[in-house]
Amino acid sequence: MNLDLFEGLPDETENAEPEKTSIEKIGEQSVVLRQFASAMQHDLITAIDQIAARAPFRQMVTPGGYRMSAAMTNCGTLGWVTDRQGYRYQAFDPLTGKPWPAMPVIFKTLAIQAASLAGFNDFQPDACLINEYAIGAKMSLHQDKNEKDLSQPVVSVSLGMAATFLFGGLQRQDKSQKILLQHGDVVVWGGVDRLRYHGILALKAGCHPLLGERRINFTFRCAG
Ligand code: MD3
Ligand code: FE
Repeated sequence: MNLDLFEGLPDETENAEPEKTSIEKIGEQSVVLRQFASAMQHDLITAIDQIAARAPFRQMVTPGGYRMSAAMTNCGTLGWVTDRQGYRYQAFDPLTGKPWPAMPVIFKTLAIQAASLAGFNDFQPDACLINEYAIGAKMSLHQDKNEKDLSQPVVSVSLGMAATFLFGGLQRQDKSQKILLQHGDVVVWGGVDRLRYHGILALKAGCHPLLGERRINFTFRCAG
């Protein structure tokens, strides 16, 4: 299905050849909205730079003592953190002791629109976890279950270098499908797919024209 979502946008120079969004169903209640974030790529990157200036990307430590290969920060009322004490959401950045930067309006608007296109109509995210992958960084197969309201979906936005996303089942040993996530792709996972195992394969060498040798993924959640 193709949606001409960008038709009639006023700025003809910036949107001379807008990417068309297409919707791909990848699970019972999960969809990839290809290129849904492309039209706002510059504003999204500016916002991420502003967030990272106040709450820097850092590699956190798992309860088991391993340093994660992806660097992370957060915006919103609550941020996801891990250390030797465990995984949790908290209102304060452990690095600075200050509240996480507010969730930018363009972030929230994008997340709500994407959720609604996927059939989740009252999404009000309070947390946004931002992951930064350098070449070789990965995220092992895991479930996201630290959020209080698991009836609400997760919305994810990918920018920069492409990565292979692993989409597994409800049990770790279930077979997983590989999905290439590219700059501008937005994914919505909810309902019966909300607790499916997932991960990211090690980022292959390369370079993105806007973000360099990096991939950035940010995910919106109802955590509190
Ligand atoms: C499927 N991030 O931050 S986004 C994470 O690309 C995370 O950085 C990956 O997994 C990344 O927790 C993948 C995709 C994602 C996020 C949450 C999900 C897929 C999900 C929750 C349930 C099912
Ligand atoms: Fe996850």
